[in-house]
Amino acid sequence: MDTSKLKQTASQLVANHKGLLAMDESTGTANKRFAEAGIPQTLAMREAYRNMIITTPKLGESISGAILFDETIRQKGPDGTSFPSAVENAGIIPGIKLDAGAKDIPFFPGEKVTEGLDGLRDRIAEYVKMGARFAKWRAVIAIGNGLPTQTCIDLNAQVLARYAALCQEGGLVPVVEPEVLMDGSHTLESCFDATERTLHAVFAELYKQRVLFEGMLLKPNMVLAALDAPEQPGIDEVADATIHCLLRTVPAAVPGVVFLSGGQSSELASARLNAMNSRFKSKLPWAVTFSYARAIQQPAMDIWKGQDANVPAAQKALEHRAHMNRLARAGEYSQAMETV
Ligand code: 5MM
Repeated sequence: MDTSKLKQTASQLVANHKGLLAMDESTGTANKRFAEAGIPQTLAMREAYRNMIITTPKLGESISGAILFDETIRQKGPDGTSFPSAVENAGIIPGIKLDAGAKDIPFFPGEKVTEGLDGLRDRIAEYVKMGARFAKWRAVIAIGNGLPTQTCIDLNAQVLARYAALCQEGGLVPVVEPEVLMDGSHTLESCFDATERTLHAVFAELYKQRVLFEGMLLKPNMVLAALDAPEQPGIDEVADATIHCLLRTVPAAVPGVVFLSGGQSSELASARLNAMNSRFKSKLPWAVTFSYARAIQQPAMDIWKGQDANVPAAQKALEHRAHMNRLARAGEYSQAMETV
């Protein structure tokens, strides 16, 4: 294991106030998002969409790394180069989603464990040859009546740690993503409790499996009330609860925390990230930045609609969201910037 290279890549991914772009939607998710935006659900459209994203001018000024899906890493960029080379040419580090999706846990209704460990060592070697330098694996934890169970948390923690160890052995920086879902009507306090339990278990397993904290990134949810909760906390309340939870659970040796957006609106995802950085500036042991999919891409997808003529306006919207999040990472974002 080349520890210095892993440390260097992990630090580079969170340097200069940049963050990650999650563009690793599997075919089912991409088609679902396309259907909602009225875009035909074809391979050609997915390729055109991903090319539109990666050729966005100035994207590399705010985005340090892009997480790709297996289909995308094998595609060609607009000038016929491989997609990972097109990403590198944009000044962005290519990454790859390694999980094969979350599947039901037998005898634990409503809970899932993420699959994809079979053959993972060989897949990592193949992706490294294609140019990937980091990876992502997402586990999902649901909140509900009696959920999450400790069994679900522990199973996902073990699998996340096994994935992370295999990545580091093979030369990829693992992004470890345990997502406590926003679905339902639970309170911010319930989310705090589930997130704290999950992160404790995840870091205990990472430690047991000898994962190098300095050579990984954590991709957590923010501590929020559920989407259907009757009471929604304010921006500062979310920032305080999230940082409080992370300070209790995430080792200082981890170079960066890169949040998922999880169904928040684009502007709230920026405002909450900004509040964490502006309120806790000198107290944070890790870089606190973003790894958003929907909160960066959605406005651009809605403008693009699969039409070539809409590419410049869609790219402008994408660059705007990436830039807003870079400012939020620096604690320099304000709502007033949205209308400029
Ligand atoms: C939680 O999802 C990740 C972050 O996206 P949001 O910022 O929209 O919450 C994202 O990377 C996700 O893992 C990918 O979109 C892939 O999802 P699927 O379910 O297709 O593997």
